[in-house]
Amino acid sequence: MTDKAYALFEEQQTARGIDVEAVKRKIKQFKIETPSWGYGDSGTRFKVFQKEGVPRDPFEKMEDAAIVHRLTGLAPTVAIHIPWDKVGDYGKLRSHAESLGLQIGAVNPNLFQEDDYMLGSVTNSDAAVRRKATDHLLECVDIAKETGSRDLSLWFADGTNYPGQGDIRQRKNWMQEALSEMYKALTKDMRMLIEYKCFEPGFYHTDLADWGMAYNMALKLGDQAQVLVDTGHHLPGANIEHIVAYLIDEKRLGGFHFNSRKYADDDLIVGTVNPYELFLIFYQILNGAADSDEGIRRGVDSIAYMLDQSHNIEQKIPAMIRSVLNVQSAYAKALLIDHREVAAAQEKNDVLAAEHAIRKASEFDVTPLLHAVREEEGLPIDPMEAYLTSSYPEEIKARGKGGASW
Ligand code: AOS
Ligand code: ZN
Ligand code: ZN
Ligand code: ZN
Repeated sequence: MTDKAYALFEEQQTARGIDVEAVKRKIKQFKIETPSWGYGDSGTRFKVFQKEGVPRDPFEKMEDAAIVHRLTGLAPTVAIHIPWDKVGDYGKLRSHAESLGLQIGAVNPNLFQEDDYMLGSVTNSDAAVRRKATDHLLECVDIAKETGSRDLSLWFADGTNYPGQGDIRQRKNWMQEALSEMYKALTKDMRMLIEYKCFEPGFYHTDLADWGMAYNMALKLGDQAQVLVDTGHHLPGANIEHIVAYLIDEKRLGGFHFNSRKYADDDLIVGTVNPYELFLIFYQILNGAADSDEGIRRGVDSIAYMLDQSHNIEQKIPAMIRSVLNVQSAYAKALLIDHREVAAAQEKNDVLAAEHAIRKASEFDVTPLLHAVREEEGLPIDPMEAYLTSSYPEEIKARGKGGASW
């Protein structure tokens, strides 16, 4: 059945001029980093639900992440959050990850969970708090050296709740001071990925509120500083694809935190609310990948695709499997865009033909294609089913309740 469906798919795409073998190669190369915190218990300000079988420490988080990777072939790296994933010996965590076929990905400093940071971390008016926050950033650079991580993902909860609460320009300068100090500590292969968010936990202003502020900061710091686009962090109506295209063109798109949002930073499973937006993000990325400028192509090649989700009510491992599969299928559909067809329509200023050329790709059923890829890679055709029918869900129950949480 699968074979027949795939044969038909291949015939159809080949007739459109799509090189299906090249598409398969690209799908096989495509990887998504999962966040260690997505394996633990999480919740809202109303409640953190404790689930049975949740990993009790960073080592067990790696074990769960390894299952996701083993079944999907998609998630070979895991982002860590410090101090949520603080361990005495990062070399040991790294070897544990490597023994499971994983690598440690981005290191995320945590500057929002201590009382000292209530009024800001690197932008706090108290110099001692700013020092402590900057020291934590430097500590994370050291951890990244031990874990072999290239990227440091930086999100600051810094902001204010009321007009006049803080001096916005002063805080902007303190932010720059701290980030410059961190930048100097990077090795030449490391990158600082600067995340922005329009609001929350600050409800009046956030020190890095949008991509322009993150971009400006990155420009001031240097080439190793780039912007991180968290898909949940925009004001309603923002055109994320446009931001992505703009940053690609400026060679400053460092990576993504994928998730879905309906209202604000809901951190829901990516691809569940607006899969078309995700597809259009990949259209912009593939457009950049085909650019004649080598610098742009190199920039696109080094984009870090990461998930940033908190699974409040979902089972953690299935939520992660669903997420990486959703991203993979959006990417696969985007690979079916015929860029010559789009260019020809643009040439003629044929608005509807151009739109059709894009949307058409998203309407193909890529299931047979993804099945074929998994078969060729020796992966289960249906990773979710493979997980649910494996012994793993039962085995982890022995961990009990009350595992790691934020
Ligand atoms: C917060 O809203 C951000 O998305 C950060 O990336 C944060 O570090 C992560 O979500 C873990 O809470
Ligand atoms: Zn209320
Ligand atoms: Zn994020
Ligand atoms: Zn967020």
